[in-house]
Amino acid sequence: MKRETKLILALDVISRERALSLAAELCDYFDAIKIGYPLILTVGLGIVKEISAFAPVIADLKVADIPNTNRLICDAVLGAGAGGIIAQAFPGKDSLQACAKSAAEHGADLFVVTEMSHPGAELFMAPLAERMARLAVEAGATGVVAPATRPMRIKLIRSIIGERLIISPGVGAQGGSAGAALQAGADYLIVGRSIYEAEDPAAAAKKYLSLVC
Ligand code: OMP
Repeated sequence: MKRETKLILALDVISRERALSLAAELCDYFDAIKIGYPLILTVGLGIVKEISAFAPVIADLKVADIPNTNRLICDAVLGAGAGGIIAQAFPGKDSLQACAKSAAEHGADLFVVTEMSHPGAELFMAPLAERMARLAVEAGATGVVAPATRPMRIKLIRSIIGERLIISPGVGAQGGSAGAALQAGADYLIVGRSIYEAEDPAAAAKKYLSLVC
């Protein structure tokens, strides 16, 4: 993934036309476009290739199953053209290794969730986030997903994963600050609603770009 704008668009819309028109309008402001269950389940797996025409696609399927099922999921979406995939660490090492193997076979990036950005993640995920970050390193992941809503946690995760990438959701609609997340060590910001729900999405994207660059 290139690192020019340091922004990843979270395209959680559920209409093919809207997704494609937003991708066309906004692709210059983003290094990648992240799509997941809302869009893929609504309009079909073919959307991966269509969005890839505008920017590299990260498939946010938060893969979290036994190794064989993880492999099948990753193979399906990476085979459909995604350049990266997001997986959960909590199912364990063997499950994550299955994702890493599929990603390597497809020349794709693997991002592992350490601790999610919403308040509920403090219950089970936050106490285990450091171990999940270590597992991501052991599995050979490209990077991790860490919360912009808790910049101190980004700093902690950075101390564990070294040079690997941190992609960070939670700015804008979830209350996180772009500047604080970047200062804490995030390499990319993932931004969704505060751009695609804005009256003028391109203007909103430009605003983020000015914060990042
Ligand atoms: P907005 O809150 O609309 O900016 O979107 C954030 C995007 O990041 C959504 O697609 C979420 O599913 C995703 N996300 C989180 O918000 N928190 C996380 O901890 C992890 C993710 C993710 O893996 O992308």
